[in-house]
Amino acid sequence: MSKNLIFYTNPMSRGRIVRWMLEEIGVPYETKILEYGTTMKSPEYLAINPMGKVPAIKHGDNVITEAAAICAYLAETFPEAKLMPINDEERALYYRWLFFTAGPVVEIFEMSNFNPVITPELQRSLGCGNPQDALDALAKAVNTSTYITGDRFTAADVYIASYIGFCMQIGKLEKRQEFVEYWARVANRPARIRATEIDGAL
Ligand SMILES: N[C@@H](CCC(=O)N[C@@H](CS)C(=O)NCC(=O)O)C(=O)O
Repeated sequence: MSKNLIFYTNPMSRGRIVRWMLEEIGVPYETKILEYGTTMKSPEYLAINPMGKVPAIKHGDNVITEAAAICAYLAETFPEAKLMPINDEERALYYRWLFFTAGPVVEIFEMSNFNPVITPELQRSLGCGNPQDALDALAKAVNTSTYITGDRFTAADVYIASYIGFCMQIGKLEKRQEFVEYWARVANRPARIRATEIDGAL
């Protein structure tokens, strides 16, 4: 018997990344909407994610938090969706750029909220180093092949493209040709359109 899959989210959150991933996977799931500051911080939800943040999923008795980890978990748990890397070359690119985005790149977007002075000394200890170098590296990575691992779309693209698309939309990421073209290659996937419609309606 298949395990229950519960998705905890708010439509105005990184939960949109996971919604897209769930729609790509195409298995049934139940959505629980949590509100900022109230149900997200309730004892019931803190027992699931002690951070009181979304997204999270519960698959049977297993809880997974962190949008990138959820994408990777779902890809591996539902291999029939073919969103996992299938050989060493793909696997290397998949983990490398998935973690690069979840760490250094997200750090850049979050730091931009408070405009810190990033001195060369600070760059040595910051995971993103020089932010411009990190964004140049990401631009090159998404411009090397159709998708981040080559010619097959994977869960890493769901996560990386979600950040690129959203941050260009809100003006946190320069609309460089590499990013615009990568985003255009994935934005019209039926699962993404479905996910956007579902969260839009919510
Ligand atoms: N590192 C987490 C970040 C999750 C996160 O910060 N979620 C925000 C919404 S985008 C949230 O739930 N904020 C509510 C709060 O902190 O009270 C991930 O990547 O999933």
